Amino acid sequence: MNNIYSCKETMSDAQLFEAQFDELVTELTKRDYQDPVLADALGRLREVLIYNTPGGKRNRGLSVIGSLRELLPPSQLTQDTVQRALVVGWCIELLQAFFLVADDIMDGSVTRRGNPCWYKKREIGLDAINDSFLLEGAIYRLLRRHCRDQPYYVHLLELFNEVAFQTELGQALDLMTSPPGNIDLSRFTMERYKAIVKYKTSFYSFYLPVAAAMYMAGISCEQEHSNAKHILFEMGEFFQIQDDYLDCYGDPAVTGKIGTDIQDNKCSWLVVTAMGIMNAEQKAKLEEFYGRNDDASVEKVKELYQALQMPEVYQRYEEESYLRLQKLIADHAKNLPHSIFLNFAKKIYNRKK
Ligand code: GPP
Ligand code: MG
Ligand code: MG
Ligand code: MG
Repeated sequence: MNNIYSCKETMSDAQLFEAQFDELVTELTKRDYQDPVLADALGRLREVLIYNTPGGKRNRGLSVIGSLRELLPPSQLTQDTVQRALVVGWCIELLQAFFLVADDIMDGSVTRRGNPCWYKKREIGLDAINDSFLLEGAIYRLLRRHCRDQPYYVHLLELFNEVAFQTELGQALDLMTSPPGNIDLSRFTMERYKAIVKYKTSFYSFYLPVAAAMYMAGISCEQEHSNAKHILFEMGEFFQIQDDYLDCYGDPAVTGKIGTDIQDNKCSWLVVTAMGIMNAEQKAKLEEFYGRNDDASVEKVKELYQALQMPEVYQRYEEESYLRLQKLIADHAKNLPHSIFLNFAKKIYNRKK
């Protein structure tokens, strides 16, 4: 029979990952809770999962299996091990979905992955807050079902818990540094920027997938994890700087989202870097127009960025960061296969979305 199971052997990891999603949705919505009084809630969970989980770039989710393949010899990569790595990958995509549903409410965003943000859909609104909790809950149900008997189960639980908390602290810093209607450019320092980004992005987007694969491969030594963090934080910082750049200069038809950083008064890499190279007159203009929710003000800020040649400044930064990263990998990967980091880097440098 020519179903997905009989041709699993010839499928790529990306195809296997894709094919697993429907199965996980069924598992989460049909297998665990069968109490008929919950039918409506489980129907809602299904809708939330399908709207918010697929449709992204999947870099985070796929790098669990990608990293595990570099860490274990093929003889140890049984079909079960591969399937579990894919499930853990989906858990990271679920964590991302949980954060994004909530982040879009906090940032007042309009679109995500080319569709209306979940909370913007008719009849959803702030009920989306509970939906974000459902997405978070789904992570731990899947980990329990698929990894409970594995020696690394507690490591994974602690990792997901810790990383979620670190991200929430980062989001707190992000929000506190951008109070609506309270413009104070002195808050926007590079030091503050780096702290926000390390916590709100690097832990969950970069350290989490590689650390999960390391635990699955039996690597739990503090030193090895610290080496990996060293490299992955640089990648995370670069990735968020790109995200900030694309917020202003990306094509919404490609990124799937419309930028809001200028009107949201965000401590973005663009504003922090621009402040370092602008004159007093330009600073006064920035003070006047940044963080205001009207198109004319946003346009004024964009003109300022243009006068400062921010796209060129960004290009230079990207090249320098790439070289710095290669050096960090050479110096800090130590016993870990360099390919884990190089593969990840390949996916993010020069991205358009
Ligand atoms: C990216 O910030 C950071 C997150 C999505 C983490 C959110 C964390 C929570 C605890 C909710 P961003 O707002 O720049 O992302 P985007 O540009 O995709 O909206
Ligand atoms: Mg945000
Ligand atoms: Mg956002
Ligand atoms: Mg952004």
